[in-house]
Amino acid sequence: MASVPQSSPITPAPVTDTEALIIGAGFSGLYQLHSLRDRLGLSVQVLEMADGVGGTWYWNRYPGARCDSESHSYMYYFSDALLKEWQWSERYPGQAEILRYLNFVADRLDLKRSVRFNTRVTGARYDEAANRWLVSTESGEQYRTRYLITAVGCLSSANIPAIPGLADFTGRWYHTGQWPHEGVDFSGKRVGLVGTGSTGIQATPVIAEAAAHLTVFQRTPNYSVPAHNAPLSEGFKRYVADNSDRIRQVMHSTPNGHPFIIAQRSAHDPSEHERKALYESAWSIGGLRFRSVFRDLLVDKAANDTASSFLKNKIREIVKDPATAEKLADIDHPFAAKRPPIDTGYFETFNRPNVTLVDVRADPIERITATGIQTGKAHHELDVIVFATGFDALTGPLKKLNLVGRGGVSLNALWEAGPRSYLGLQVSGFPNLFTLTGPGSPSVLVNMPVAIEQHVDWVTDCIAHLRKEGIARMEPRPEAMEAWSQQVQAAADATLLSKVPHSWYLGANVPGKPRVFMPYAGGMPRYRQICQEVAQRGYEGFEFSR
Ligand code: N01
Repeated sequence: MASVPQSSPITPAPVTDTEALIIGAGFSGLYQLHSLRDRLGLSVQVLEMADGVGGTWYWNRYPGARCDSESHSYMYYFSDALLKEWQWSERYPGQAEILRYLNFVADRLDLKRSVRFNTRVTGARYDEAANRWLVSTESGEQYRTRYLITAVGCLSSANIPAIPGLADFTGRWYHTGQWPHEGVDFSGKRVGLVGTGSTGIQATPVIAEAAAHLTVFQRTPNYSVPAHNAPLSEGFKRYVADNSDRIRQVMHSTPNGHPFIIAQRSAHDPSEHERKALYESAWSIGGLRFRSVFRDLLVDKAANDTASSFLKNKIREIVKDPATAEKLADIDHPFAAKRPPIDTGYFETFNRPNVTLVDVRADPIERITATGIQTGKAHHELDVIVFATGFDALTGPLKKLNLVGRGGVSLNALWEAGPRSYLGLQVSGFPNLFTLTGPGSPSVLVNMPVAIEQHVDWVTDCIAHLRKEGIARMEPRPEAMEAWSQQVQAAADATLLSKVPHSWYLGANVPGKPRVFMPYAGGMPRYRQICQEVAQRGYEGFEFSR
């Protein structure tokens, strides 16, 4: 990589040239770096705004932060050597252990020397004459690259609700996705937690144990299935070590990239008695495996109703106060049509004397005051507010990069009515820009490492092809992008996922965000096949120039 002085006297800052530039050093950025640098031999620079690797798992250090994918599936499978050298300790990996794992990989593959930390990208502009991307950072550095790869994650742009009065609050407030490294001491504190998605459901039991009092502000009630997290037995660790090929094969064959097969039976097949027994058995196994008990839970509302009613009854059985149980079980969407959380003692936590549930749909939050949260009917005195209010998912992290493509067109303007991409990988007008796990790809609907490895492998093979064929630039044809956007919508419409109006898959959690179903819901095997066929047909749908 050469650092050359730029000739213009107006912009004297030196520009660093690199063949590929990757934004982000999480799961996807690290593997993309390894693939381009160590397999293809390119000069590669990674820019990362944190002071360490890890992406999501660097930032999300909130109490109870743990992955919902089972640990033996939440890791890279591209290297047998890495697989052999790492053992997880629990059924679901906690945040600290995942961060240790990603540091282990980064050290083992000597990746950190190619990462510039504490470096936030503030803009990237395509220079058509030079066929290069000019990338600028907050501290005024400039990079020039042929291939620009965003590895910024799907859930990395915190959604802090614009509730009036936040600036007046005299206590401390936090968003779970920007948690202080030193942790938060809740002892003796009255804590308010806003949000009951996967994060709020994970954090609630842990905060309740530590705080003097916890008030949970619930807007949309949510299903949750027990995780049944536990230390892994030596036998299971041996099974994983001896069966990595088989586990990989299963993950690659299932729509969500998880290491379990979805049953072929319909929820309508068994008698009511048998169905209940099957649900009880799935509940006792727990976690995301619960969904795999019937094949049609996500496509047939009547089938889904059987799961929904089983899970609502579980809430009523667990929560002792009937009024609280009713507020928690008053769920208006089909099970798993919003991202289904899994938990460790979430509903049980509402039996604690120091926990209160506030239904902010019935009694909306009006404002934040100096000393708490004012709803229509009451003032809740608080020392700490925790916003578990999610993310500006998928498009948020990309929009923050201020990408400007051919003809000075900005991605943010192009996506004003919602994201459009070809395969979630590229956008017309943005040559040689690759968006790992971007909108229009399976991304958040899939066990992320599986989605990431497929994307990185595809991008790596694609760049190898461009170099071999002497192709200078590549971008999708507008009509291919349009056709793919329609396929993304059609795939969502074939499921119950697009029928939930208040889902972040649709952008509904961020005021003003266009309602477009963002991830590809057609399943990972189908998507993998489409991407393979596109490549085999000479990268059909893309246009090249030399
Ligand atoms: O965010 P969410 P999350 N007033 O958007 C509520 C992944 N994840 O951080 O549903 C009051 O799901 C909002 O209410 P509503 C996983 O993919 C993975 O929990 O919009 N409430 C909702 O209850 C997950 O899906 C793991 O009506 C407000 C909550 O805040 C994704 O991250 C662990 C509000 C936000 O829920 C996001 O989950 C954790 C307001 N103004 C997360 N604004 C793993 O294990 C929002 N809410 C891998």
